[in-house]
Amino acid sequence: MKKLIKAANLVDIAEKIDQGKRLSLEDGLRLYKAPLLAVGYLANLMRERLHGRKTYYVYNQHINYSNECLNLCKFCAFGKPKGHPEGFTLTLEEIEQKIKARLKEPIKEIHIVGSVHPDLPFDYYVELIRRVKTLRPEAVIKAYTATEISHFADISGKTIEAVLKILKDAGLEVLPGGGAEIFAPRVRQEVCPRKLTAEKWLAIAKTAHRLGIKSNCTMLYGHIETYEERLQHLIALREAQDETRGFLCFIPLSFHPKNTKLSYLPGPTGVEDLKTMALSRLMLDNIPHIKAYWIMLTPKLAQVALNFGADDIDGTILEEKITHMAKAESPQCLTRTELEALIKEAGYEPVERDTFFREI
Ligand code: V47
Repeated sequence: MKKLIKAANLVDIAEKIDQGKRLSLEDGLRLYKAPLLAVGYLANLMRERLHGRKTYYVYNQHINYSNECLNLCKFCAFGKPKGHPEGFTLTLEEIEQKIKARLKEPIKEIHIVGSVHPDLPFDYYVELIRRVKTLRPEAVIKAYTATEISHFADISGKTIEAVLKILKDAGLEVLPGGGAEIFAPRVRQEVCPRKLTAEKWLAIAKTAHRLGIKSNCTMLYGHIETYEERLQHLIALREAQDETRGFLCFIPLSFHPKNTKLSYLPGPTGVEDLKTMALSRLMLDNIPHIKAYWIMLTPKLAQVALNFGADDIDGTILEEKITHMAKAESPQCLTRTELEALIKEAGYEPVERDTFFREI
């Protein structure tokens, strides 16, 4: 491997990683252009230093309460305008039914996300959390991205802090990482002009952290952004984490173009996916976990990504809509046995976790 690092002209970067020094944007650009296996090797060094051979997964359930959306971002096949034949909004009773239908399973996390809905009142969102937490008190409720939190503040006339406190009292414990997309204003203006700004996304995450609500963070890559814009995004997350230490996990989200307004784009290749995974591990030296989200990567590539910096593979899931409406080729569900087999075959030790990465 030393030969490979030398041939790739990465000796100085390898030394930085070895000494626990922070990588710069320029280092990141050099790594993006370097051979895949050299970058993967360096990311794996850091991954193993942090987590050894452990690879985490969670027994979870996804609930998408609605896809009727005011934002209609160009990269999204899930959001639909109100009245669209594929649009849906679940009643609170329908959501309770989905939870009740799986009460016999040892679910440890409920992941709840939806849309920027045209007319649901704030009470709906609070009551949703309360009812799910009542039915599933032992599971961690990970709900509502910063985009939704921003919308709740708008419709309720409350501050972000007040909205988060009310939801926390109702049972919300962690925010999922969605809505970050790419922070660069140029990209946001083009692909999601109605979405909250990068500054607001970061401010909501930091407010949540200060209130004792942890969160995840993401980056949607492989559409119109440059490598530099990806690296700037990662550095912005790293700086926010320096301030609050509230991010649990980073998830690079591989763009699926089908059924979106960007369907003319090819989407990322396997090499792009693996390099972005490795770069995420190497740049985000202060975020503990990096997730290979098998729904977007496919189980096969997620398995390989465990050797490229990822230490988590998400969960069992069962019903996923955001990626499947963009024609994802992955299945809707993996059993615990299937997840464990994927992890073991990649040479790692499967560890079941909850949302806070507490081992079960
Ligand atoms: O914010 C939308 C992305 C996100 C597409 O926190 C797309 O544990 C690819 O954030 N192709 C929602 N990506 C999903 C998300 C998430 C998923 C799993 C776990 C966690 C977590 C968070 O999905 C959106 C957007 O960035 N997205 N459309 C698409 N066509």
